[in-house]
Amino acid sequence: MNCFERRILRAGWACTLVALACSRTVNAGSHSWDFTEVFSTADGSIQFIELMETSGMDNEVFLAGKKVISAATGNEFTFPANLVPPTGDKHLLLATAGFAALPGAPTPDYIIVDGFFDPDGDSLTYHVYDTFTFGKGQVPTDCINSLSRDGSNDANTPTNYQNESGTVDACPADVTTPDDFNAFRGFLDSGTLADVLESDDSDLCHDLGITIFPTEAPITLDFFGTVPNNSPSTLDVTIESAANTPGLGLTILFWNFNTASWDVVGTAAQGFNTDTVRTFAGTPADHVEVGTGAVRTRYEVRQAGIIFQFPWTDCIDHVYWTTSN
Ligand SMILES: [Ca+2]
Ligand SMILES: [Ca+2]
Ligand SMILES: [Ca+2]
Repeated sequence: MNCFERRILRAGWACTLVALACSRTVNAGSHSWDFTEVFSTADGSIQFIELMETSGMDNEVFLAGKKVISAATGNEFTFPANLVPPTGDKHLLLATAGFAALPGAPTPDYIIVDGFFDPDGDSLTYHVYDTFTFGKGQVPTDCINSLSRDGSNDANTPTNYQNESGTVDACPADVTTPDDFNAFRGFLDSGTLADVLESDDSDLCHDLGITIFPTEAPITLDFFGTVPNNSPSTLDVTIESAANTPGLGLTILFWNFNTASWDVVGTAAQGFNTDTVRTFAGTPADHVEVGTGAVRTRYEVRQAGIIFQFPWTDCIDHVYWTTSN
């Protein structure tokens, strides 16, 4: 190839690039945005609608004045301005303020009103270019899964125009720490209630108390709290603790407000000198008091095997309940 031929070839490439650029300019518009994903809680307070530029075109910017409309609710959202290119394969995220406040949520490009669409069935339109219709039961309202355009339900994947993505839990669990405790059996060694409010190796410690019957646990502590929801769907207690000898066993009980008695919800070997974190599930219908949200958890430590030390001491670093709606 001589110098002249090379120049021709280069010119040819340049022409091809110009042609590409021209075709993109000619195709500038806003028609290639489609709905890709919708998400809602049952009450509609947390929702998002995701659109995507589905043709790989970088100048699909002319959205100003165009609308997203819910047929079921009549709610309308009007895009306030055109987009800044490039748009190819980008997403747009329309979401409620409650969504924006969730941990892990990418920042919505646009805020829509609560209950913008009806999760029990709706038809969303974007201008005249796209319609996404779904029926009752198609949008999951379990706080995690969403409805994708292909009809599938998977963990939500909201993505905004800056290509920030995430997955939200729209019903995060509430955490409640004890507001009181009582040593039913056992003698205070060190610490106060404040020591069980955080996992910080600052402990509430008890020495074993006096027992009459072998079934009685020489350390029996009752923790009292009030969960924010009177009828949660789940109730767990998590306890981080250890003792200064092996050979001990834990028994965790919840007060049953219906039968006015203690229910054993779990047992475990107690940790020896190393803090051990355990979570036990209660039954919300029995273990949360209707009307007040009161919960009571009993923590028992007793000998279960060969011990190295007597008398022994048991120390708790952290106690908390988690509930979800
Ligand atoms: Ca997505
Ligand atoms: Ca600890
Ligand atoms: Ca602590």
